[in-house]
Amino acid sequence: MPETTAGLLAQIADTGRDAVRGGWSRPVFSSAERELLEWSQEQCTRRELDVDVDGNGVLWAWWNPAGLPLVDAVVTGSHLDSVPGGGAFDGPLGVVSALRAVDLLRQRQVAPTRPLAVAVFPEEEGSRFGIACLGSRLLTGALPADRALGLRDPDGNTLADAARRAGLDPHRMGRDDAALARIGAFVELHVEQGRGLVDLAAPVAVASSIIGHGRWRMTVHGRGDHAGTTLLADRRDPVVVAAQVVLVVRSVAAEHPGTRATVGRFQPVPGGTNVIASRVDLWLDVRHPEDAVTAAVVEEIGRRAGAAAAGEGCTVEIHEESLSPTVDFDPALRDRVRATVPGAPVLATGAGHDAGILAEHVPTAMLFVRNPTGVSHSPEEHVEDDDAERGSVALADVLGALLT
Ligand code: HGY
Ligand code: MN
Ligand code: MN
Repeated sequence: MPETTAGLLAQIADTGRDAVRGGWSRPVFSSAERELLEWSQEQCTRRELDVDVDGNGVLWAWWNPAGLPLVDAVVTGSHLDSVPGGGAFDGPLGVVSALRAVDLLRQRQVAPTRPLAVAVFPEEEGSRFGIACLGSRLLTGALPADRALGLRDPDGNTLADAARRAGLDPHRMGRDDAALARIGAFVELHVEQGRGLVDLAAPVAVASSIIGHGRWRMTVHGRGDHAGTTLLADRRDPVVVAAQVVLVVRSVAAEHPGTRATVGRFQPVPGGTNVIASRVDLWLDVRHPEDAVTAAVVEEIGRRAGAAAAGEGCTVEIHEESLSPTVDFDPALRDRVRATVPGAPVLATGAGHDAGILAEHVPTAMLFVRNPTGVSHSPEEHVEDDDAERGSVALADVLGALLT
């Protein structure tokens, strides 16, 4: 009897556990993430799917028993990489549920009239190279390959070098029209990152939209000096400014209802206990359903940060790293999915997904599975075994409806 969804997840539960931060850390091209990709490839091969990893590092595993031309395919899947100290379900639940859905379709003796592919996209979190949904952005051309290949991780490795070490050919990276032309519809299942389903006492939801979101790198420049020999009046301490910026981020967000603004990464350089930093790098994540509000929030943060910097004899620069507008999923596909999963509420999400990038090119839908804690990007993220199975059954129902 093929494994249950929870049984499959249990097989990878120890891969990438982070003993220092807690939770799981599976950055793209790390040994943990590569171990998950190999496990996924093996699971696909066991299911007699035709497996291929393309030039962008996207895994495609084809189920095409009728030997149909690879066009108008139904594609489902998600990602395997995680944020630092993240949860066990963000990404892998969508990949494992896709495998389980193939098992269920076979048990139901579904004869697909369209090819099906399970897909796994690399670097969805952007935790290593800074740009979220890197794999799907490369595939769609949303991010030019030459810009992507020069991206560096915190240790200074370029994407090109890291991809090469993972066995990819950086020269093959970039927009892949042939791959896009094969996709007729994309359906991604994902753990809910919020309490919508808990509060509605429902196990599975259909997504309506992804709110717009962007990332900006801010750098506060000051003057590095000795912590013991520099009087306060002589200091140009960028950490003092950066600390004010963090509070500015919160207050500007509070002035614009519905805004989510976060500073999750904050790095004084050089970062010594007895050293006044010369600069501080910090990263800003701002999200709002209205793209114009996101822009206004970032502009106001930049203005107030500049004033705070001037007060300390410092300067601040702000650089947009990525920006994704609000995405409304394909209404016809959304309604078809809703009809296939009776009673499923329709929920928006504040989290980005590869589905949000693909939605510009192919009809795309998402399913969310109940997360009793509502928490994500944290070890507290959770899905009960029964709900995990309900999610796979719902995904199989949706895929079955699209494939026949
Ligand atoms: O940041 C996000 O919303 C997603 O988890 N990458
Ligand atoms: Mn995710
Ligand atoms: Mn995530």
